[in-house]
Amino acid sequence: MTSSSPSGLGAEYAADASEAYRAALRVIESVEPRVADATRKELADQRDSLKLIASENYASPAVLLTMGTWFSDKYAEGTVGHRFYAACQNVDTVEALAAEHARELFGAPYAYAQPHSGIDANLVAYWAILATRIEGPGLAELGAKHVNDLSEADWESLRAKLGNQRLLGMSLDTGGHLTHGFRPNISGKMFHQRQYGTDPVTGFIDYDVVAAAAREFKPLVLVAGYSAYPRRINFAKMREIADEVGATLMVDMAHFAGLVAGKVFTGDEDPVPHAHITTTTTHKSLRGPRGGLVLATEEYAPAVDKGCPMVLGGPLSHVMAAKAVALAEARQPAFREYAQDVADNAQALAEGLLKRDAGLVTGGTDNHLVLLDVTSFGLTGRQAESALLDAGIVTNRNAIPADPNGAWYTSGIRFGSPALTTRGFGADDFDRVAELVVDVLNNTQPAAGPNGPAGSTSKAKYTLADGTAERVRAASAELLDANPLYPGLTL
Ligand code: DSN
Repeated sequence: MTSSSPSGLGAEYAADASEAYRAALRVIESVEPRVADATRKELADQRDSLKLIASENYASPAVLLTMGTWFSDKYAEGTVGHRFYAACQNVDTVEALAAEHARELFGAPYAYAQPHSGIDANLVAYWAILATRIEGPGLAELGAKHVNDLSEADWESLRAKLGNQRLLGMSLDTGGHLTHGFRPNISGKMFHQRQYGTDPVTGFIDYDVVAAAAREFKPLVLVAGYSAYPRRINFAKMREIADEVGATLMVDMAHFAGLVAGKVFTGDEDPVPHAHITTTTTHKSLRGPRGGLVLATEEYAPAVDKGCPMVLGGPLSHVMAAKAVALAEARQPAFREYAQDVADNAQALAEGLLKRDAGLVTGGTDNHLVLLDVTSFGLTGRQAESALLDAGIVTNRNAIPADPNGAWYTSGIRFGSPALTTRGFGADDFDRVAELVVDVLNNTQPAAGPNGPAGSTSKAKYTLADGTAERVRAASAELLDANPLYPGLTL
């Protein structure tokens, strides 16, 4: 167990947290007992499973308790000291604290703590870039019709009115996020979009290819960042590319913000000094409450500051308060240890899978996530995800580059180390996790499809050999018991 994990899970104040939760659950039970039951069961389920979803973590009881207060009852549209509602003095305090901690932690000139999620943070960033860079945009045009009624021709005409803006982002199948210009997302509607991928042989980003695409396409916005790319990005190179073509560099660090905060990613790998705007969620590797954050240079700050009411509803003051607590935690020295452990543990997981002959996209990892190509086991991502879940291993299926099974069934399983590292898992434990994953997948067979031709197999159905789930669950229980979730917390 690392020295950082106990403080991450609040073991030092577990008695007080237990008292608080026991009382809270009694109160909830008196109104709707089924919610109290589900809340207790959720903790039990999280305690009893190997959580390997790369975008999840366990926030400290201090962060969780901060969300359950009367700040939830307050409207506070506007910004600190400039609200459209009266009596926001205490919201001002917590929002200012969250922003101050974020500026200090990331070395950013400006921080905006209001986005409710990562998608909201990206929307704020896009509108801020448009507002800053485009003259006379006539954004009121959007109010003329409901957006769901806009035809492709309407979008085309709207984009032309707004300045024919273009966005270049990483494609979904190579690890980008749907808000980086994916067609079915608003980012792929409001912008003319083009996507860059990864090298078909190595799986790595080829900066020369990105630069060539940028020279040809001349984007207004170059987006860097990912949800499923298991490697680091050189943001200095991305900024050079953006500068050469006059683009704004927007980095979405939602997945790896904890590695930036914990100084695992420094220099060219730290996006904040290189990007004009950096967005993130606060609940992934950063280990805070579910929410978003935008960091910006002085140039973009005034437009970002208008995120509400431009694209956001009233800020979630209780969550902003929890962001302040989580960011204060991330400024502690123990968080740097945690972040390094996250990277080391992902490495141990990748090595454990590779030595058991599993195929990994890019051949490994140097961040917090690992992308397993399950075609090496003759499975789809959907089959692998379900079989692993049967054995108590929680992952998510994910597309791999040029995925033959598409975005629904997929051919990949994405693993992440942040959550189990918070529990205290070390490199040996992650090697054991790799062994258990391979045990499950080696014992999973695709099942015959119900309606397909004779001999064909379903992309969803599978059979797991008898005894596998029980064997793996028993082995997992040893790891989980040795690294308890919220040690000392009793309900
Ligand atoms: N849903 C997040 C993830 O799992 O990566 C991204 O939005």
